Amino acid sequence: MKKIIILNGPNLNLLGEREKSQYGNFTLKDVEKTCEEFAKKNNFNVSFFQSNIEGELVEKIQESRNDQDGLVINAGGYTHTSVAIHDALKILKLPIIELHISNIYNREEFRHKSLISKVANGVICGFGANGYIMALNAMIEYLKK
Ligand code: CA2
Repeated sequence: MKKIIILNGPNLNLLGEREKSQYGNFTLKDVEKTCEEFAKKNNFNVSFFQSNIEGELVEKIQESRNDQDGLVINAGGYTHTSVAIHDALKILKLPIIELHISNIYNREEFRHKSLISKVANGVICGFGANGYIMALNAMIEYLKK
């Protein structure tokens, strides 16, 4: 069974607790459950990892080299700043989908730049929680080919 990992960066553990008007009222657990059900229906294995720590995300990306077939990442605020995450993703020889809950292009100027986009196969942003399923579906279709 092919394996997809969904990585979430800083503060995304707080989904559903605060800033509901920006990020919705679903929790990360809700997202994980929905993704697990979707993956199962499609005969794919999905796993999740969230960290507020840049180095832990880098390590998980490095580990994915050996045991994953595809990677979806919402790097949170690190999207706009992290050369280390960019570099770790660049080394990876797996398909990568960048994901954002909000539309980063209709928000503050500092969110318009993504260091992840340069190394991602595709980007999904602005569709709220549904973006996770959209990204997972896109990865599944990509891996079926
Ligand atoms: O829209 C997205 O998914 C973001 O990656 C979310 C990041 C933000 O820095 C990016 O520009 C866009 C922030 C995640 C913060 O999540 C929170 C969730 C609940 C309460 C507070 C923050």
